[in-house]
Amino acid sequence: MSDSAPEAKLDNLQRFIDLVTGHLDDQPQLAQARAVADRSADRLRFPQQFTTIALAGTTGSGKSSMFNAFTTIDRSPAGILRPTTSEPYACVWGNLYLADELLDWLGVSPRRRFTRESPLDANDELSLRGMILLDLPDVDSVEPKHRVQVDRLLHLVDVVVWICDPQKYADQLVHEGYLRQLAAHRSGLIVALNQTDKLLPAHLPKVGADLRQLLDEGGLKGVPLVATSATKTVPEMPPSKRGPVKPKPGPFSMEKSPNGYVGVATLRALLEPIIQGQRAGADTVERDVTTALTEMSALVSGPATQPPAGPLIEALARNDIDAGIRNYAAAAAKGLPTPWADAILRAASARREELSSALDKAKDVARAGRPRRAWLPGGRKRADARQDALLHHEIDKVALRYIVEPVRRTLATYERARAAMSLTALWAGAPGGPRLAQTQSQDLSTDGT
Ligand SMILES: Nc1nc2c(ncn2[C@@H]2O[C@H](COP(=O)(O)OP(=O)(O)OP(=O)(O)O)[C@@H](O)[C@H]2O)c(=O)[nH]1
Ligand SMILES: [Mg+2]
Repeated sequence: MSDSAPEAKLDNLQRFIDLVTGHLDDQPQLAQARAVADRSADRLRFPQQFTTIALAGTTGSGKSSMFNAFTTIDRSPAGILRPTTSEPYACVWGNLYLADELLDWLGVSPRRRFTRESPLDANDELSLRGMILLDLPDVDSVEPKHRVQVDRLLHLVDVVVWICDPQKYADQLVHEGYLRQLAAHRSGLIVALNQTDKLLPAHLPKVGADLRQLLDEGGLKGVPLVATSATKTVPEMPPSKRGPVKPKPGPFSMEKSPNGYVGVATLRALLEPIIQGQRAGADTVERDVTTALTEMSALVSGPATQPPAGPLIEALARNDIDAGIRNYAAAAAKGLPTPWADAILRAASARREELSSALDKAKDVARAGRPRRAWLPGGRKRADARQDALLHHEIDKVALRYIVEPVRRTLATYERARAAMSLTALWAGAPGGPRLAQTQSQDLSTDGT
């Protein structure tokens, strides 16, 4: 797949949207596709060396604590009063100045932007260069504006690290409202079961397995699950008469990172290849646009054919205008997806109000052209035939102008939209981000330290 694939797909999506706008405006998926096209065009404009990663989740799960564990500078206040974070915070591993426009677009206030570049780090943080880590407000807030802000941001970032806690990890809002949808659109999704220090070590595998099952059942099989603790506490195994009990190794074993946090090293190990690939933005765009194109493809099917105008002209001659329009539009929409039936009927009826007088005029013209010498032998018959032909001709002109031509234009648009979509079908089977998909399916749920 060429590097221009996201741009080319986006062009196609944009072309399709432009074509069908004005015809299928009442289709909700069209508004969504337009939003995808707009944000994708924006994302491709910003420097691709940056990967935007959001820490998201319910209130009190430990997003800000995780942000501080990553940044090792307590920039985002973590707290006991809920909700604590009311606006997003961002930390940039790299040049803050270069990330400015991207952060403006994300809506992070300048007062809440920091950089994680210090001569003290030497090369320790080099592997995360390009990461923009965002601490978001909660998704289950009593503050509706938090949710609006988070929903907007989750559509814009490249990777989401979803922070759960042992109390609320099974929350339906989280699984149905967020995780399933994020998995389909983002180039990276990682779930962290945080506050694992609050669990008895013996309980951790059970809670972890339960959450894994919920994720798998929700179609998130490849999404990594990491056990974390955003405080430096690691639970001790309870004392036993037979001596110290060693925790069993397993996918949720409680190994410490060098800096004391559990699971942070694993999260880093998952994020590093995504960040270093410098393609997360483009991959997210490609996924988003591919999904939108797939949804849009339901709006076109087989080829369109313009029906013969004969029955329409006959109906108009009988003054059966509405039935004539309806039947003609239905014949034109045959075999096309339902939304086009409405669009075609609208096109066919757009000049309905002008039709009665146009038909009256047509009849007058036909009458005026009636041959005078009807008294000659066989003359009446010939005059009637000529009169019919004239009337037919005049009504044909009215039908063409007021009904057939607007329908033809709509069918031509449909055909152009179909052609744009058939180009897209050439890319079928090449959805965005194969490299990241591989990263996601790695089982790194034990700490990599
Ligand atoms: N024991 C323990 N406490 C934690 C952990 N992570 C966070 N906490 C505590 O949980 C409380 C909430 O943490 P925050 O980091 O503020 O949570 P948040 O997700 O940012 O909350 P909101 O900003 O309200 O959405 C704080 O008192 C933290 O010290 C953890 O891993 N273990
Ligand atoms: Mg917070």
